[in-house]
Amino acid sequence: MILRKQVLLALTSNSLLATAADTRSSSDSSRPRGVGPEFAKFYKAPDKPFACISNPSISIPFSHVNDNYCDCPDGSDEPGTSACSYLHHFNPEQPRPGANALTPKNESMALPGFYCKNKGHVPAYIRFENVNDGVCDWDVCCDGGDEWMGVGGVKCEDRCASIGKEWKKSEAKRAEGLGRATKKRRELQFEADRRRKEVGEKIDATEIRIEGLERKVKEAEESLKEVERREKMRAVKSDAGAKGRGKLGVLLSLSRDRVGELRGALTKTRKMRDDMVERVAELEGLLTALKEEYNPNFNDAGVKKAVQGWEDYAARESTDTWTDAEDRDLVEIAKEDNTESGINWSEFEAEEEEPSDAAAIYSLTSYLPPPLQSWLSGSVSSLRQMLIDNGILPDATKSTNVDDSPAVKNARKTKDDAQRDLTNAQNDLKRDREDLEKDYGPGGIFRALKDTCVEKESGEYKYSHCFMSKTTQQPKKGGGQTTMGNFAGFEIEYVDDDLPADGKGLGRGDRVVMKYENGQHCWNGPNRSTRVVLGCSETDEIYKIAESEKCVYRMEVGSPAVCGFENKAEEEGGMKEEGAVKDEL
Ligand code: MAN
Repeated sequence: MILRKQVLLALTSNSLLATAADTRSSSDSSRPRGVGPEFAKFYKAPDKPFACISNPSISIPFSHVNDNYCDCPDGSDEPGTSACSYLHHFNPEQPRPGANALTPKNESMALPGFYCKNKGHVPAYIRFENVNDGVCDWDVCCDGGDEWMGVGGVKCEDRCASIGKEWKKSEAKRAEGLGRATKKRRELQFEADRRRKEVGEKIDATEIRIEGLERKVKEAEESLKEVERREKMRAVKSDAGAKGRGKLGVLLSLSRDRVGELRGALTKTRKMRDDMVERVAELEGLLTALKEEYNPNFNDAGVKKAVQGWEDYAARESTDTWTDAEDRDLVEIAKEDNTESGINWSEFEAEEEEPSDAAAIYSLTSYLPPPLQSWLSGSVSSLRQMLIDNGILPDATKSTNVDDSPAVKNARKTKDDAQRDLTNAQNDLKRDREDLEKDYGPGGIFRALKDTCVEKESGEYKYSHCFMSKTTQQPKKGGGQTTMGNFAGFEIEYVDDDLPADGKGLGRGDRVVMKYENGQHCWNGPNRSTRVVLGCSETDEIYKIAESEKCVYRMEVGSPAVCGFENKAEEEGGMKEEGAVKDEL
């Protein structure tokens, strides 16, 4: 009842009475006035009662459709009048995510609006409150069909031919632009993929390099230790030398002299032995001759005694046999030192103490059970001190400083260089691995635009947006640059904007957002931050900048990188893909 009263009021004010003849538009009898082709199926049987679209349990005689009286709670019985427009509570400030051109502005309404056929141009829905309001809305209804009642004597001629022609021209331009933008997007994607691959290849190469560098560092460390050890021992030796060569040195020298003397004596004795052997052999020969040649008939007692003595001597076998091997040994022993067979004194003099022995003496007590350790430590310390005093052990407490030795310096430099190269390679690897994990937007396409900057002057400032880096503002009059945020990540935002005629805007649909946070602090406010909302465009450009709250900015930016991000029919104008709009031409 309430519905009927309100509509009656409207009718009185309009001084018009809708008749059953108004149910259908004059030019097309296939569906009632204001019904779009998508909803034609609900209005197909004029001989049967009409069931409200969203509330099919409520039905009315078909003659009540478009009778300028609102019967259905969803307004579906008045597709061609404004009778149900009071149901329309559209709040443009709060567009619903996922809404599209066919979504009624109010959930309770079944139809998106009055359908303008716009022959010669593109069909469109106009809001019900604009139907028969006495104003020609050619921008939506170029055929003037929304003012079919002629309220207040208004007559809206059909302008679709000229508007359609202009639109087609701009549409062709737009399509060309879209073609170019799509091509650019493909190029950007190609470049982004190439850069990603490059990072992957770099990671592989760095991993191999790191393996090599790790080996190099290890080798250089070992080499440094070895050189330091050698240099330390050399320092101890020369220290010992400086102190008069120490006991070991003295012992070594004494041994050398003594061995020399013994060798001399041995050689001399051996020669004397050989001479004596020769002389004995000669004497034995003489005596053998005497024994064989003497005349036993001469009773020469002296000769007989000598022969008897010789026979006794020859009968006695010598127990002291001198073997050939022993003789060869004697020859070897008698050879001069520093030859192949003799003692190589110079080798002993040059040879260093094995550090492991020294280390073992230092840590001798650690090999013992704890109770023995303290008992022994005193004795070991004095032994150690004695060895140190004599230069046999390096003084660990004094730490022999070999840092300045050229050999140590060299080895340390090699090690440091290798370590530095390794650290650099490890940092590169870490950075590249993190880079591969990083979000570079849909399809990773913004890898190709990273650090590309676009600028625009607006009001007192020149603004800049550097993709995935930061946003800035700089006073045109001069002064420093202020960071309005550093890149923090991506988001998707539903945008419900009408596109401006030049297409430089966001339009309608889900849009990619780049968030920039933690910019320069704002006096008496937050750290500056910017939301950069992206729309498809042939070139990278800033459309507009707004400071919605103090130091909270919103930039609308066009870029080919987001073209085709959302190719849905509800996208409006701008760079939407071909065929997105149905044309009833
Ligand atoms: C500067 C600019 C402005 C901002 C004020 C806040 O002038 O960053 O955008 O509103 O500081 O003090």
